[in-house]
Amino acid sequence: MLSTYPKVAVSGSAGQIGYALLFRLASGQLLGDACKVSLSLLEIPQAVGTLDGVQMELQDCAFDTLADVKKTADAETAFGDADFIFLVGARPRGPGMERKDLLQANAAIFSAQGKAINAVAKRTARILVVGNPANTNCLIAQQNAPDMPPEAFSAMTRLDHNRLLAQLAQQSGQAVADIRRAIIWGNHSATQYPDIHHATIDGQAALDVVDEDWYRNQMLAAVQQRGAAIIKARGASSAASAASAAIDHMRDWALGQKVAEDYLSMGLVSNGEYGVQNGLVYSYPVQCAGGKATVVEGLEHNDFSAEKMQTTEKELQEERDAIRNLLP
Ligand code: NAX
Repeated sequence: MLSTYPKVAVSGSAGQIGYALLFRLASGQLLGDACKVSLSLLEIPQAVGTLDGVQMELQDCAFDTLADVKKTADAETAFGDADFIFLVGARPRGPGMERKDLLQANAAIFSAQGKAINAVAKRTARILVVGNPANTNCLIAQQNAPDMPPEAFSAMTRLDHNRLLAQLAQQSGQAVADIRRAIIWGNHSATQYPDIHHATIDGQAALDVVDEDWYRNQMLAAVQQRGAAIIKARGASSAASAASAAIDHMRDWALGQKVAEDYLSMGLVSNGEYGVQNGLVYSYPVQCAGGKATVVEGLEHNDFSAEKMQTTEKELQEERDAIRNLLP
């Protein structure tokens, strides 16, 4: 029997981000208290047993927003008729593994999942790739799903965006809610470009509030390296903050952003905006309304920004070239 509730599929649901994400999805934090959701958990066969425990815990929360939970190791079963697809599961870097090997191993996963999405997902589904390297994994899934609209696919840079907001709030002593129009450009990696040239803090230009030297010489690196700092301190990579950003991303995309004039950051398939090569999955400033995410165009850049935007684009081109064999 088909579920009549929105179906939310999560790959890698026995992992640490999955564990933080599922309970928030089940408790109405994606679509609100008035909407039940049906959860579809995807894992590799060896980890499906672990999902029994996760399912029991979900049941034991007695959420009135949770319609049902299904577990599977089959991507088509997981994604069939899904409205929201969170692609979190990915291969972590193993001992002695080069970056290129990691790209290849993940490209194999995401090309298979792209094909499964193409075969069975609703054409209106929204897909968010979290598993790293997120932008290039998204590119490969999207290219393997030619019957899906390219704008159905996105890669997560919302965590980087939220990290940027947190840094600015801390430095300026203002509330996160008073900061607007911060932007992450490019790749979810250390080459990403956190840009505050268009941002405001409590209505004032951000660069009139915080020191430009601090921004260029400390804050940029702090945001770019935040994931590594968390691994060093916690002994494990960001999980709860990543799950929180994933919910922010999907909720704003589906239901619209909270503040109409703000910018959010999303990795989207480039249509050449800002001179970025067509087809790359590049993080842009976006505005979400009416169920759509639209790239904000027409922003002017100084030489500092232009150079950083090109550096991160170049890395994305290199990643794409390393997995070209898996592009159709
Ligand atoms: P974990 O290793 O805890 O969990 C990953 C899970 O994915 C495992 O349970 C594994 O069995 C499963 N998996 C692997 N291959 C799969 C496949 N083919 N189908 C279904 N499931 C599969 O990692 P976790 O900490 O949860 O992180 C998941 C991914 O998110 C990693 O690639 C990580 O690098 C990435 N991140 C991305 C972020 C972003 O902002 N885009 C930030 C956080 C995080 O680093």
